[in-house]
Amino acid sequence: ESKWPKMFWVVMGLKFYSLDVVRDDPTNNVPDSIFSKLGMQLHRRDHHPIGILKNAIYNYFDTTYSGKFDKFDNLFPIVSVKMNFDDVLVPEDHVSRSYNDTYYVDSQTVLRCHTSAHQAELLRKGHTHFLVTGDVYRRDSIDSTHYPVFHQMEGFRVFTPDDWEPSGMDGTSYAAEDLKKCLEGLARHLFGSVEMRWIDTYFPFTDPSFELEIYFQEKWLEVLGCGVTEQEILKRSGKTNNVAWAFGLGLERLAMVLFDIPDIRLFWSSDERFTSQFSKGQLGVKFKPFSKITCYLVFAPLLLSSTENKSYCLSQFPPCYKDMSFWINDYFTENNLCEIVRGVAGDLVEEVRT
Ligand code: FA5
Ligand code: MG
Repeated sequence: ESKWPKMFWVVMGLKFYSLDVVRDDPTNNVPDSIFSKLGMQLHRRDHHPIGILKNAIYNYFDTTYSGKFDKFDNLFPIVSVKMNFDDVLVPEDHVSRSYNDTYYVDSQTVLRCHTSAHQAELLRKGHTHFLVTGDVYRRDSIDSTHYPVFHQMEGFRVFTPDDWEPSGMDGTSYAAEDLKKCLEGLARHLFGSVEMRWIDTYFPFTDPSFELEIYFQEKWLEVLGCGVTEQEILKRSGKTNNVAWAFGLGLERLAMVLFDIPDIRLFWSSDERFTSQFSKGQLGVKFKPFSKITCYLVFAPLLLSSTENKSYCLSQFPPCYKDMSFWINDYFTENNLCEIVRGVAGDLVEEVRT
């Protein structure tokens, strides 16, 4: 189910010709700017910050757990509503299921909004220790730490009574403690010392649930969600006497801290001044902002026509205020506005505030 169908690559080659047919479905809310990101797979590029980070996390798991974690980084990002939501117990009326929050290809198919979409399937196949890395898609607000396409790494570990019984703890407390130790160890492996804190939170698929925040650019930045897996998920895959933990890392967020990258849009840049700063296996480098182009607003249309200049130019212009009025109806949502703005102006948009 999760393999990249051969047909998909043909479709990619035909510049989404066939997908355009799919997109005539009235339930499809995926704009071109998002479709064009499918298959980019930044996480599989060894010289890209996201790929370098993925490999560093692999190293941590390989050495800490002597290669016990199975790794997947090429599972197909278009998944069923069942995989994305039902299999991880997301309630029928949860906001994340709405057309406002998730990209639907048709009424039963979505661009996965998290790598948790693959948990149940891999459990059913018998995996008990695994990592899933992939691109995920969300209709979300826009700012320097939010982008509608980003990358996550899912981690999942199943315990048996032999694991927790000797400790004298119950399975859930044992798993929660092990989970925090594992992720704190990962943070030390990646960052050395860094200021971090745990926050209690809620996910439909874990209980208890936590988020880890790291202090970055004078703010607390949420870098991951995690918790002890709901028994129902294990039960459905035939595991009745087990306990498990799971986490979902935001790879861009971690890479921003690791490489000092100030804006999430930079990850999509093909500007050599960005790409040449990173190389395979190099964790220690800090991103050096490149010289900024200054020019008068009157030249902007020329610059805009060159994709190279697109991302870096306009933000350097002196502020220039323009008012625009919209008539809105009951269907208005902030995400719809963000998408219109993103569709027209692409990565030039730094932030949309309402
Ligand atoms: C989830 O997606 C859960 N599936 C994570 C999880 C897995 C919890 C397993 C428990 C067990 P959340 O929506 O909080 O959770 O996203 C996880 C991380 O992705 C966030 O902490 C953040 O680092 C990152 N993230 C979320 N939205 C964006 C975005 N728009 N742009 C960039 N990164 C994002
Ligand atoms: Mg969150």
